[in-house]
Amino acid sequence: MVNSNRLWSRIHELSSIGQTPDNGVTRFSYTDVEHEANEQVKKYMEEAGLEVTFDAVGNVIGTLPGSKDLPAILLGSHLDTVPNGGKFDGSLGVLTAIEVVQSLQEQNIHLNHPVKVIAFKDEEGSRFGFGMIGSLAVAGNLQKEDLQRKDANGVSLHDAMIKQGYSPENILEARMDDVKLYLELHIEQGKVLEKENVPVGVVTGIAGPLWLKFSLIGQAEHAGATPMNQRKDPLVAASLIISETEKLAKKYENAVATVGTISLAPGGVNVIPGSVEFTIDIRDVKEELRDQLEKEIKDYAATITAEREIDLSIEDLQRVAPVLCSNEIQNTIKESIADQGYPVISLPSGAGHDGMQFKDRFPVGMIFVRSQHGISHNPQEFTTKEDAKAGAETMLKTVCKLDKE
Ligand code: HGY
Ligand code: MN
Ligand code: MN
Ligand code: MN
Repeated sequence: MVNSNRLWSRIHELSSIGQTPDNGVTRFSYTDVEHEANEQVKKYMEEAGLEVTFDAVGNVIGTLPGSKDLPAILLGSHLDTVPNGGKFDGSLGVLTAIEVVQSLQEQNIHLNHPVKVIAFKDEEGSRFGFGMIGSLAVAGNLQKEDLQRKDANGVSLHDAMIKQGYSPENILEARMDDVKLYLELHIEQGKVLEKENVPVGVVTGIAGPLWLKFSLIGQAEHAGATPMNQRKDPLVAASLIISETEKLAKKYENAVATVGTISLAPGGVNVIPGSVEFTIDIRDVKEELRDQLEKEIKDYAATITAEREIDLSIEDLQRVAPVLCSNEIQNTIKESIADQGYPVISLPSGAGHDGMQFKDRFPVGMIFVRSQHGISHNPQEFTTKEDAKAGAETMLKTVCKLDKE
């Protein structure tokens, strides 16, 4: 059994770090706010009997030795958030993993395998334009050139790491090899479990996010003196590309495409914009369909900008392959859910998660917990205490079953 009162109070204590005026959370990676959250989680980990270390990129790692010399079971999620995000995205997974270990300790249940609870750095990609930085490093795939990616203030990932006391020159030391599997609990961020009226579900696969940055250069000119047929207005071209993106994505069964950021310059009421930048996030559980949608959007953008004599450049910000979850772990989670008397619901994840980085490294499994109205990346993100308890019980049972040699 888990201690759901402890889990619930930790969720609210942690979410007060980086709290926004409308009761959301903003916690970007490699900031003092996130450092404060790291220290709070370190305290929880120590209370759970975990030995806490920080790796070269700042992942917070709590280790519990196993009774046998076996590969580790990794449990984790992330502590960083999107701007004005919710209390549960990422945090619930980290706190649940700690709760599972603490409950096992308190009930004198000693696992064969060592357990490592990890709070991954920068899963969201809200600061440097690409995410899953901590899990990329644990997979051994964070590249030196990635360290030069800059935030909106021109601070590089490398310098941000140094400022927080980490050692980016040793990123390859963060790689983990002696691992049996990775298991993450996360809020669903969708409406399936709510519709099925079930608190927990098994994740079958994770859609792969592709992030592109479109830069359009036209001609800044006088809004009053420039006739409509003599303009090179990049914002109008961008608006055509953005609305066509929605039309194209709607033709697919599961694909999604989102413009989440846009900026223009110089920005004057009476100035035709000179340049526009926006990002498109494209996803599908099938990589070939995602890539087909990507091509259709890029072809349309090329046509529109050529017609309007606008310069177009498109930059790959991040391209993560979709991942299928391990059948063995899925079946074990199903057993754990059925043991509690709930119907077993399997569902894909539209959201990306750290486990994607372990696709070719070790088996990955995910437990989803119901999101109220499916709302996430929003201060109204909510999961009930009962559902959080059901999730933690499911993770605890699953870990004990997977621990069998
Ligand atoms: O973008 C995502 O899917 C996740 O929230 N990082
Ligand atoms: Mn998340
Ligand atoms: Mn998220
Ligand atoms: Mn995640």
